[in-house]
Amino acid sequence: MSYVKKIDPELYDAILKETEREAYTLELIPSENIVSEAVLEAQGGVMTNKYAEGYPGKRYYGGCDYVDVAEKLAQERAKQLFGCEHVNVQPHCGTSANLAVYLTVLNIGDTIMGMDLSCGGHLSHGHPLNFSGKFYKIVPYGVTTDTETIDYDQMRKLALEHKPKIIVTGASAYSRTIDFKRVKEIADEVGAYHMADIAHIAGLVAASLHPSPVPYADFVTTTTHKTLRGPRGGMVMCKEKFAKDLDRIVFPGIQGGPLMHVIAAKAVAFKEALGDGFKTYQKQIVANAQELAKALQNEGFRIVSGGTDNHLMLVDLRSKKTTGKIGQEALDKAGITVNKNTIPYDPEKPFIASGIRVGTPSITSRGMKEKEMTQIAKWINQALFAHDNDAVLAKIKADVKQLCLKFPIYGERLGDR
Ligand code: DSN
Repeated sequence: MSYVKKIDPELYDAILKETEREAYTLELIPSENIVSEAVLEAQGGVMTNKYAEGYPGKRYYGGCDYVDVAEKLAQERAKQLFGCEHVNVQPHCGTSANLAVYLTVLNIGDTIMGMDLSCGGHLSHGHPLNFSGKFYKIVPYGVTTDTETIDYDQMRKLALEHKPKIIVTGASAYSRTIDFKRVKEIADEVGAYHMADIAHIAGLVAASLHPSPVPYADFVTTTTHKTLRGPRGGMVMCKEKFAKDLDRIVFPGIQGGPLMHVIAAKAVAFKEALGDGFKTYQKQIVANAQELAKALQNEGFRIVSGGTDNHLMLVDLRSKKTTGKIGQEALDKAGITVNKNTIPYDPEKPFIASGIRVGTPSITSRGMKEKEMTQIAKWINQALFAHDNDAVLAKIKADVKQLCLKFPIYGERLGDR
């Protein structure tokens, strides 16, 4: 960072502190991860200089030969990774990817059926404060009150009643396997499109640890930075018959110049995901999540739906007589980063929430395994018990740092301070 240090000391200081925060704390937010040095290099490279409106071979700017190589590599690798017919790697984020799909097949005012945010869905699947809830009619489906798993019978009943134009699957806070085949059957029954947003589980899908929606969905959207462990960005996969319309919506419909440095970094991440170690990594994410859920249960916590099949879990804090907000703040002081989250049918408002959302992609990237999960569960319990005792929280933070030092992220970079 020698140039940033010289030109902009204030920013340098912030980057250094963020580097230290990431290195010395436990990142348990399930939508975050740690990219490789190769991804960082590609994203920090010269392709950020290039305008490339259009698509490889059909750009509106000269000089696109090498960014074309980057985008074609990203496209080919994404297709190989997910087995899709067509892919657009230009969306800047997951919400842009979802917007692109809606604009490709829906008219304003059409009905979208998506998972309720309070049951684990995402804002862009139909929240009233999001464009999706403002431009379209939303019919939310949810989870059952007893199993806390997706209520496919309710989904079918609602679909028959409201005849949505699209059914959206995928979630931000759902720890169980999603039955994409069953949703396709419901969508076919009512003549709806099916869009699967696999942002959270993309890495698991790529590693065949979660059933792929590709055979059962007209569109599959994802972000590239969660379990997939690439740069922050989005992507849409679809059947060939939608390719032209989708591409026209992404550009010139909703975006201008694609972020070619990010697309280059996507290409690198997809190559890494096609490599030998990726499946082992994804398996360890799931093994760690299951171990952490068990260890938290042993500490007296209730895990929503009783456990996890993927990389995350929702922890109900009511048995500990505390809230998500208090829990998140206490854990922050203890060097453990989570986010407060509502649990299904939560009596608390989202800003307070009764739960926390916890996931293992980041700590697994650092090399942590089952043994560390038991210790982390103990610290979470201790921190929540002592949520108003700064001395105890500081002691946990010091212990967390010692553990983190054994699992360095970018060790050599911190070393050059
Ligand atoms: N905001 C993301 C998450 O944290 O799950 C979803 O896009």
